[in-house]
Amino acid sequence: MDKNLPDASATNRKLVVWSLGLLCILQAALNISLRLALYSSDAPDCDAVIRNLTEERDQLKRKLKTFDHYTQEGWVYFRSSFYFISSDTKSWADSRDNCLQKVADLVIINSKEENEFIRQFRRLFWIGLTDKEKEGIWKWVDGTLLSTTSSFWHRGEPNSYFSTDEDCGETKFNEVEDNWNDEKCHWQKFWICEKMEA
Ligand code: MMA
Ligand code: CA
Repeated sequence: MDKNLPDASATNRKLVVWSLGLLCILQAALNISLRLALYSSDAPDCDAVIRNLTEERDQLKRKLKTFDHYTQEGWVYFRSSFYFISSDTKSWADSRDNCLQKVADLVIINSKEENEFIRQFRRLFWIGLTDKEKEGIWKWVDGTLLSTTSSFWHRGEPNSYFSTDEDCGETKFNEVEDNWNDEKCHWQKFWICEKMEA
């Protein structure tokens, strides 16, 4: 055997030792990167997730309780509001008082969908619209001005019919989409209260 040549078994040993060393380094690198990935700041905080879900659950429970309460009392739910459809008739002011007693108010109509929802009952209802403060300036019971883009006056209305004072809004011409009329506030009519979901 040539003494100048390194023997084969010594070379193999060196190779094995180097490979094991390299494997150790790779494993350590993998370990560190996995830890970083799992516990980095943008990973979800389990406690916070549980807190949020608990809060969401409690909120839904409260909603369901409110829903059961109002529907059992005869209110109808539509798009985040409860509606009370009266079964007797009163003047506009007495109708409004009745709604206020129920911690609600006469209905405020903000969209075509809401108007259609009310029109489907095909009744003459007082709604929360009046120009009693200033003739011709129509306001909802919450003090907001009637928007020109979301009003449903019937053709020719409001007309303060033959100069009689008609300061209160009602749904009347229910065969068409534009069904509102201004009417004398003392007339006895059915009414609708609205209570927005909390
Ligand atoms: C009624 C009354 C008015 C309405 C007219 C429409 C006769 O008066 O409801 O407010 O404008 O009808 O014809
Ligand atoms: Ca009228």
